[in-house]
Amino acid sequence: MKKTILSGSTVTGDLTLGNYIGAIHNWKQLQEKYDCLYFLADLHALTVFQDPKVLRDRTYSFFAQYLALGLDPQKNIIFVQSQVPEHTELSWVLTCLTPMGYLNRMTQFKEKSEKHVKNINAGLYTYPILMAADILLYQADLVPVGEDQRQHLELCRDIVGFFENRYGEGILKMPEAYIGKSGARIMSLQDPEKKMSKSDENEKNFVSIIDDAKKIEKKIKGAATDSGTEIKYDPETKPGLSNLMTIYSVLSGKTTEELEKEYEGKMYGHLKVDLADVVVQTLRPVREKYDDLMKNKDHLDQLMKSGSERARARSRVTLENVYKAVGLVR
Ligand code: ATP
Ligand code: LTN
Repeated sequence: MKKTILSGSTVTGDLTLGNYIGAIHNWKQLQEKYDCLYFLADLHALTVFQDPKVLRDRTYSFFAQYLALGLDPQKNIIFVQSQVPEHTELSWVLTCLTPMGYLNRMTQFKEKSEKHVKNINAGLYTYPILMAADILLYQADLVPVGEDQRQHLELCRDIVGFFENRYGEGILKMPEAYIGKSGARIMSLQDPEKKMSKSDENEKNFVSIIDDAKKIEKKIKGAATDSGTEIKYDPETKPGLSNLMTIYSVLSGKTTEELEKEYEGKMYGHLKVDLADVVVQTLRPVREKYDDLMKNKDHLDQLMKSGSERARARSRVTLENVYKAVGLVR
């Protein structure tokens, strides 16, 4: 029996090179060995205000980006969260098991409520419970998440404990975090102290998966680097340059030592020009496939529908077992 992997990404911003290198690149390798489910967390996106039209367009766009980046809708179950109502159904049962004290500790809630002072809604607060439902519905063994989501995964494990204490074992599976091999963390192009993030307001900080060649070149050439001249991988003293070298290394398959040798005696500008070319070459076929997919919304609708049907069939089993266990009449 293959182990089950589940991961999702909120439908905000545009997928970046950071998402690709840190997540989707790994997911592609996992799809061969594991039983994988990947979904677009559109319900999670609602915790901060979304323009309805933008959210709708973005859902199609994200779905197409997943496929264009090489996730196979046959090998994996790829779906949209809101098309599987079981997520919100299970979430309610789990909400009634989760002490507020546990939610009060969540750092993402604290950060987001500082950022969105005018919209500190209850969804922002219960967000991690919905995330637990996402995971537990599919009896996931492993959940690939970044560092920022670890605390939510821990809470999910606590919730399994609360459930088992009250209703017994064998109904929900205890999930574990999955840490990918490369573990590369891509930093912002202008401010290499913070991570490249798809909801960054400043476009210059990230390369989007669907940026055209001109934009990519401009952003990479304009990336902040220190005032030195030697091409050396050293995240402490040369964070900007090292970040570019990490991207270069992952996309070209060369190690950072190999890059140091190759660029001995050359200037930062040389490396930037070549890196821009590598990024453009990597993303060109992605962009072409993406444009193709976006021309046919009906086809995307069909793929979404078949993904959500497969997801529902699986999630329904868990939900029914939970409902029975807690005493709801079926
Ligand atoms: P947001 O800005 O909306 O919080 P994000 O860019 O941080 O978005 P997420 O939706 O939180 O992206 O994460 C999707 C996946 O991409 C996660 O597995 C996360 O670990 C990974 N990821 C996000 N940003 C980076 C990055 N800069 N480097 C490596 N991996 C990343
Ligand atoms: N909260 C996550 C997205 C997310 C997720 C999940 C990830 C929602 N549900 C379930 C893994 C498993 C984020 O902000 N990256």
